[in-house]
Formats: sequence, C-alpha cells, structure tokens
Amino acid sequence: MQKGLTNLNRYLLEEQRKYPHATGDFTFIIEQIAFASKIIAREVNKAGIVNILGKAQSVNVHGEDQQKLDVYSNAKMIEALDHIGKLCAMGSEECEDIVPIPDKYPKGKYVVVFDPLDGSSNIDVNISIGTIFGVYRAVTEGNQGTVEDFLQSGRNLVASGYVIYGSSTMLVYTAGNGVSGFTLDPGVGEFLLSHENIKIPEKGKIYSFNEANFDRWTPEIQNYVKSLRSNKERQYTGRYIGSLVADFHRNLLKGGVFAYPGDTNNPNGKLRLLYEAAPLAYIVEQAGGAATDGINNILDIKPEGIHQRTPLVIGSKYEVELYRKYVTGEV
Ligand code: FBP
Repeated sequence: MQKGLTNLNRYLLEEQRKYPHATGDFTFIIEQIAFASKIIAREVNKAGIVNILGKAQSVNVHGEDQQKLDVYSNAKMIEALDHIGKLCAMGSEECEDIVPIPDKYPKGKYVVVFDPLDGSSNIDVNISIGTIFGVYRAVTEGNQGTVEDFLQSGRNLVASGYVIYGSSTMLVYTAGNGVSGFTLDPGVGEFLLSHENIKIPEKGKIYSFNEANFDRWTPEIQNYVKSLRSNKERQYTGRYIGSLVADFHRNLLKGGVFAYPGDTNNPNGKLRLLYEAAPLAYIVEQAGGAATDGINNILDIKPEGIHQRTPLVIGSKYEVELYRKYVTGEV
C-alpha cells in the first residue's frame, strides 16, 4: 500500500475485503478506537496549559490515585464505543466491573478491553504515554456481555493495538495479519500508514527493567540481568522510561526486551493480563517476537479475574527465550 497516503480507514477496508463474510463490525470498532484516541491526543498535547494535569481526587479499582487525564480518557473510550451496536460489553483497567452497554443501544458480538491511559504517572512530566486495547468475540450465548466473555486467553484475541502519545501520535495494531503503524497527521486529522508490516529484530541490544527492584527479584532473574550486562559479544544498554507503551514501542522498532517480573512485594508483578500484557503479546508475536511470564507464553494464560496481574517479559525472541531458560533453570 502507498505509505503516507493510505489512511487507517482505507487500510481497514482493504483488510476487510480479504474476508468475504466480514460484516464491517470489526472495522467500525477500530475506527471508533482511533477516533477516541485522537480526542485523547488533543488533551494530552495541551495538558500543560489546561487544567487537566494532576490528580483527580479519586482512586481506581487498584487503589491507585487517578489522574484527571485517566478519567477523561476512560470516558472518551466508553463514549466512542458504547452506542455503535457492535459490542455487548467493555472492560477497562480503570473500572472495577465490566462496563455494560446501555439498554438504549443495540448490542453486538464483540467485547473490547482497554487501558485508557497507560503510564499515567508520567503525564505531568511530559513523557510519552499510551492507550492499549484488545478485541475479543463474546463467548456467551446471545452475547450477554458477562464477565465470562472477558476471561479468555490472548489466543482468542481478534485484534489488539496501542496508541502512543509521544513526539507524534501513532496507532499500532494487528488483526492477525502482521503489525502495521499509522501516524496521526494533525493537519489532516487522519492516521496515515507509516510503518507497514513491522518486524521486531530477532535479537536486541536494549533491556528495559526497573532495576530499583533488583534485590527483590529471584536469583534466576538477577542472573539473567547480570548476563545481559556482562555480555561481551552483544553490548546491551539499559533503557527504562517507566511508561509501558513507550518502552514497548521503542523495543518493537529497535529490538530489545522489556520486563516487569514478579518480586517479593508483588509476586505477580504490576501489569494487568487483560488490559496490558495480552494485547501487547499478540502484537509482539505477530511481529516475530515473544512474551512470557517466565514459564508460560502470555497468550496461553486464561485469566481468572478481569484485573489479574501477571509478570511480563516481552520483546525480541532471543532475549525473551533466554529469560525463560534462566527462570526454568535450563541455563
Ligand atoms: P498504569 O499507568 O496503567 O497503571 O501502568 C502501569 C505503569 O505505569 C506502566 O506503564 C509502566 O511500565 C510501569 O507501571 C512502571 O512501573 P514502575 O514505576 O514500578 O517501574
């Protein structure tokens, strides 16, 4: 496709034409997520000058202080998706329970999960943040939109993606046919195809760990990090922004490994399986990389609860596989 002149809608339409039975529902869902992200991008870009920075005087289901932009982004995602008649429910990292479709709107066969604004603790310091999303087909009879429709492993993802609000705003997604990236042209207000068929390098030179947690990691994980640090053949460098979407995006394009392991304080780590780990794992696998919790492939983990946390190690296949070997004692 002609880069720079192919907008997201055209790309989605041409992808849809590859499926003779496609109804267009899926295409519409991605278009609405893109629409919500444009509105979020506008607020993020001017966050410093309008009274949207700082705390929202409210806490989310995880007991974490909510940022004003969190609440705003969550509302924009819900508003963009609740009335389109393609979903039977939504799941948000910011909402305790699943988000039902109001009775006044028709329901559909899909559910969408999202982290409306990941890395929000970085908003006030102008560091790149992002929105992460995943699309599943409902599994309950008659698309009831119950918790059961969300307790699916990442293997069932129909599509997933993220939007990074950085020096430019980019939407990166997969629907099982590789990974493509679209950069928002603010002048036109359109996401234009800028990165077609993204492939992550098999081996990287970047590791992204919050090493302040080092002493709370198992000896196996500590030895893995030491092995990267002391590797003479491949000079690794440490890069950790502390904003998952930003760290993941850099490593996706340049190669490398991001990890948020479990530790003595948080045995299951910090990141959420449904809203963060599984959607990014689907993208990295489609780009030729890998994602693990140290034992299992992230995409094979079936959640027991909608806010389940998981250790996450994701990125270039070589470094992720090496992590798994250290944790399982194979090296
Ligand atoms: P949320 O902002 O969605 O809670 O995301 C969690 C997060 O900020 C990730 O973006 C990031 O990778 C991680 O937490 C950073 O955690 P820490 O500050 O403990 O290193």
